[in-house]
Amino acid sequence: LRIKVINPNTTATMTETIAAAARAVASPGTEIVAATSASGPVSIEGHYDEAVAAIGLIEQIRAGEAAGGDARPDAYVIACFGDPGLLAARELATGPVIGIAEAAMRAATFVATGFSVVTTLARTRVIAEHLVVAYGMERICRRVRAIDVAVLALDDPAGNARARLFEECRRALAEDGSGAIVLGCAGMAELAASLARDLNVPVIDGVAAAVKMAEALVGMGLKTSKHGDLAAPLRKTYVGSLAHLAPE
Ligand code: 5HY
Repeated sequence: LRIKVINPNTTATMTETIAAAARAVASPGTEIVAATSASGPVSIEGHYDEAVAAIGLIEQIRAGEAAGGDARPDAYVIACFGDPGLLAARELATGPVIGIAEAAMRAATFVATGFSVVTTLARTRVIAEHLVVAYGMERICRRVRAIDVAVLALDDPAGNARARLFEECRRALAEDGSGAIVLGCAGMAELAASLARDLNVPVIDGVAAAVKMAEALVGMGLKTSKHGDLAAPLRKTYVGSLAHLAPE
């Protein structure tokens, strides 16, 4: 079973963190192929970053599908908490496409009656809030919080992201009526286990959740439905610098 895990931002070191988190939970028979978007924002921290990042994400999905035969991934993970390009990717992909935000939120619903999301910059909270509504989680997601650390500063020791994350999780558990925490950034993946230990509650990293969700769906023989609105994109002309993205 091959899962292509795509970091839609263009920071390779972040892809390494993501790939390590994916491989840490992958079953023995699962191959994790990690990819970094070839063009676009170095980090995704708002609607504009996300819109542009979707192009690089889609190019990675197209490359996977073009591999064809056995080389084609059995499933894809979009390793960015905004789940950029998720439905577009599902139109293109044969196998399941899982966004880390959706996977983490749905995993939380199995282990708690309420969860809080803790993400990076305050301005990206609204992106997670839109997903909460899109995924029908308004009642069970109690709050979306932010630690106000930039995505690329998460692994900067001077930024003390881990301490701020611990503090915000503690406040979430004390104030939100939440029983679990969803980490709102792919770059937080490596912190989930130690935070869970220190807080003694489920702390869910979307990369791990998405990999296991993908394994489960492929294991059930499920592929993305091509009946209805996730059917392949309509063939038409695309002009200009994006002409190469025209649906085949
Ligand atoms: C992510 N941004 O997971 C999101 C999360 C965030 O570049 N990778 C990014 O902080 O909005």
